Amino acid sequence: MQEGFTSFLLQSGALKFGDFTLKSGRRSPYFINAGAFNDGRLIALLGEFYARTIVQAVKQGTLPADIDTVFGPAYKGIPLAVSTAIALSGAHGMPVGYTFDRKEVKDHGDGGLMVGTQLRDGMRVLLVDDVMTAGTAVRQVVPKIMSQAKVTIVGLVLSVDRMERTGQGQGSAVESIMDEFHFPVISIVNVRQIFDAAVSMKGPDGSPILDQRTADAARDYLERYGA
Ligand code: OMP
Repeated sequence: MQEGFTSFLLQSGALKFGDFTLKSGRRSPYFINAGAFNDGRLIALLGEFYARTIVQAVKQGTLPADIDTVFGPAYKGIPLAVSTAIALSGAHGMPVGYTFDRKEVKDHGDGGLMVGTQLRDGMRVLLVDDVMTAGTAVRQVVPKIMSQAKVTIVGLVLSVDRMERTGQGQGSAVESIMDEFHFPVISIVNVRQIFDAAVSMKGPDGSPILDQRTADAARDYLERYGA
């Protein structure tokens, strides 16, 4: 799965090497852009990767089988929630709803803060998101969900855990989120697995995907900021 997902990230153009300024202000030699999954084939494949990760976690007992809805934070989480719900409900025989939030408050028509399966007391909600660096996006969306109904957030599934330290401690953002919210955070792949897989991959012309300079820059970055 890790190799397959790394080549999917590379082939779709979602994983880029260069010089990127992150939301946290850190300058990173790599960036994962979920916006690159921008057609039907790519988003269906992405949903399938999420679904397989979820099914595996259910088998291992990390996630419950009776999930009511998959929640993706607006905007980038919306296609993730929808494609994951389609994959789970179809090929994987795990019927679930999908839900996402509105960024703006709507005071006409159906109103409400949520779109899709409405959140009700007692529901089991699985969060999906793209990438975690510091965990800011998740910290913002959890209170929004909990303000709607007394639901249980059963876990969070990510495409990529960047495995970065947030503050003074040595723990990663993913670890702090698990401590803070008491739900499991599962990633399809983490950044160290990406580099382990990419190092042996070759492009169509036979040249290595990852040149030495990029590999060194990634190693330095992870030494500085990695958990
Ligand atoms: P946190 O919310 O701090 O965890 O940062 C993750 C968010 O930053 C993602 O949801 C993206 O909006 C953005 N991001 C990426 O999409 N890809 C990256 O490789 C890094 C970031 C980032 O800015 O840290």
